[in-house]
Amino acid sequence: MSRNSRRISVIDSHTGGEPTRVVIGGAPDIGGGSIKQRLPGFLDHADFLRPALLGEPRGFEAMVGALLCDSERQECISGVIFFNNSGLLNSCLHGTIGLVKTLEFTGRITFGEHCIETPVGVVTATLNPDGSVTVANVPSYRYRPAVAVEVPGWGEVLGDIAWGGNWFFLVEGFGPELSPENIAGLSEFTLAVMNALEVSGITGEDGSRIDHVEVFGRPPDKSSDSRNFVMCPGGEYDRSPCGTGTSAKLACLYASGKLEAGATWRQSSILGTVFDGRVEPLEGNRVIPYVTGRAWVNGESEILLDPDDPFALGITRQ
Ligand code: PYC
Repeated sequence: MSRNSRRISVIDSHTGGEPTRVVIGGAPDIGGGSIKQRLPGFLDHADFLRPALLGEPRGFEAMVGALLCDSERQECISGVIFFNNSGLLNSCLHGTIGLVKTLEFTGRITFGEHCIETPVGVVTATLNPDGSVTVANVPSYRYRPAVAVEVPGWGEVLGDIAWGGNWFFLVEGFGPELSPENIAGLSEFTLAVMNALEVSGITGEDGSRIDHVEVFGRPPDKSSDSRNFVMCPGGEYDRSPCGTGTSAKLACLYASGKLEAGATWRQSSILGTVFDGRVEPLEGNRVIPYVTGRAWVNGESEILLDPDDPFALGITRQ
């Protein structure tokens, strides 16, 4: 190790199987302002954290990173910027649940409500006495129901477009059967759908790319109401039920009259891990989704970026 190595302090956790690596020290200065206003600063000064912390040889493709930031909003205990192998994420609720357990682990918070600023707004996370975390998400809604897209090799696929902090295309009744044995086929199908949406110019309400595709099917057992498979930008599936994806699903269920305000919807991931969800109605078909899940801190380390190490910034493939 060189004495010139840069040191980055991280805490790892997983939420229902999906990993989060929170950067708690050693990151470059990315400037001030709202968390949204700091995104260009992240891209200019801290983007190397993505391959360095999440890519091989230190990480792996499914890891989500979280840069812990101070927040200029008085009500917030912190701000956060989430990132993955392909770029910045608008939001990430499994990551928020992991962040809350990380803040508890470091002694910064204890039980109760904590506001956290994200690029898409403030979320309120409650660390419950039983160790679970409930996140009151940003307002979520179904934008367009039953949108048809022609997917090469699969034909016409119908799905709802919804916002849950990220843009989702929610599909039921198309593609391979939802079972862990079919993860390769489900990945192929959802990536084909994502690509077809882009090629067809089908976007979220603000013209944003729909960068998450979610397929639903029968629950694995009585511990949930439905099972999902969620493809994330960057080509990796979510090992958890995906908190923003569960929010989008709750908004669709509410919009179609299949979920009443306050009733619990239990969403299973492809691995069988479960998030509990419920909605509080706002005006129109908008809702505040509440998503409850569990995370476990499973690592605390100092990452060394040695200037002599050819893979200090990760292995990049041509
Ligand atoms: O839990 O919201 C989520 C999420 C987004 C991408 C990966 N996980």
